[in-house]
Amino acid sequence: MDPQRRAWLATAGAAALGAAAVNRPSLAALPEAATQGSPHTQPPLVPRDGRAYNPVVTLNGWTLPWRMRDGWKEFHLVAEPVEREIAPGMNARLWGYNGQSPGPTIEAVEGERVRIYVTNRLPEHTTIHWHGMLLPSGMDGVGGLTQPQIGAGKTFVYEFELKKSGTFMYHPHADEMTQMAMGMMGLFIVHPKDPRRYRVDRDFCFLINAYDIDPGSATPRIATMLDFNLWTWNSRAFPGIDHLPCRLGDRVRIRFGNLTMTNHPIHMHGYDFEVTCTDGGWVPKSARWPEVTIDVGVGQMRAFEFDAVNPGDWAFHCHKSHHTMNAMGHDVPTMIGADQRGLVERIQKLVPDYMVMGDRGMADMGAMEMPLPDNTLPMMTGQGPFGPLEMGGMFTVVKVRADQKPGDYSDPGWYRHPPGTQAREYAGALPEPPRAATPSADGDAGAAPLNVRKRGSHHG
Ligand SMILES: [Cu+2]
Repeated sequence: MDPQRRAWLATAGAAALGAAAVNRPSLAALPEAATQGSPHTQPPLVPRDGRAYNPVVTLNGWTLPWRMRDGWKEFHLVAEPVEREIAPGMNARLWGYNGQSPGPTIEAVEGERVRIYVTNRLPEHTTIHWHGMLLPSGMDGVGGLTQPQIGAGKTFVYEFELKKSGTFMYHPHADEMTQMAMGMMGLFIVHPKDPRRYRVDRDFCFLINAYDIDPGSATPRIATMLDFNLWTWNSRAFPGIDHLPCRLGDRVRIRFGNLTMTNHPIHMHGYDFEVTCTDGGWVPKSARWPEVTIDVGVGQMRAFEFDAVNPGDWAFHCHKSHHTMNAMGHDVPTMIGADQRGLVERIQKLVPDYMVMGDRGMADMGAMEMPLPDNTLPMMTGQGPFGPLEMGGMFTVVKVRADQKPGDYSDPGWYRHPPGTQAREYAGALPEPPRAATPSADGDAGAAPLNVRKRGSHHG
């Protein structure tokens, strides 16, 4: 059994125990605050009480257990410093909820009344804003505007009825720049009252976040505005992001919210899909449009759906190519085509380990084993079945398999391509390719050599 599968089974057992402990009749005033130590995707938390629904699966995350009391669904969130493994080899010191960043996903059903206790174990005050929810103004969680701040060591209670189903999130509305840059956020999924409505076979969700953590350190720089160096999904970077296993023929939904400071064009290979939900609600069937890339703006949520009819390993990633990289300096010069002969020997007299990099592009980085400072990730990394993947950051794989069992989220391994369905090397003769004829002086200026200035270009 592969280690991920074993970790899966072990934590599935632990999650079931935790839920049982929470549901035990108790006179405690507060619901138990469950915590989760594993950074891996936990199996869906099937509801034992409250209204029935089809649970989501949080990528590299988990769902918060609850208890029912006098008709209220009660949750307990604890805001606290946490340690999060961004990917094997790198741990970050973040702030989050109940042992993790992002915090656990909250799941409930349209029409239910929720009571959410929030205990603050941070060194400064906080609040929680329920992004996208329709609720009384005093439950909106804006420190100073709709409530006093939740001081360090204090517990506040939020109570509201869930007016509509959809994809929402929660995050502080207190010292926001610091608290979101430190990882404080979570998903809040409200399921439809009728579980047959918007039903899918697999329902994945995650939050898009970003950190600026200097190599060798573990605490994010909170004042960074745009130039982050770790682009993450649920505070995980490739190759730390789990894969999304699907069964051939499944109807699949993937929901994501963006709590970074820039937009992310989220792209999936092998399929076209439909945008079916935003943080404003469900998109009516007549208004859905086909896409292969969905740009999600800052503070927005999107969900798309597709029928998993194409088996294979399908890349799923942000289309900003700097967001599929790990920690790197962005001020490196472009060396493509630079002739460094002679120079190297002269520099090596002063710096014996000096290496030439980037004169043939940057792909060498994917295979290079360079010494790294402690606690950082290679810029491009990850091994696939055919070699280095040369990726980092916001990248993972949707794996569609005929033999994936319903409800099984374990990793099926790499796809085995049927014979004749894979790109292959051509080993035949290569005739000289035909070239366009050199234009005359009055000819098509577009085909002129690069160093010839177009006539009249100074007028345009
Ligand atoms: Cu991006």
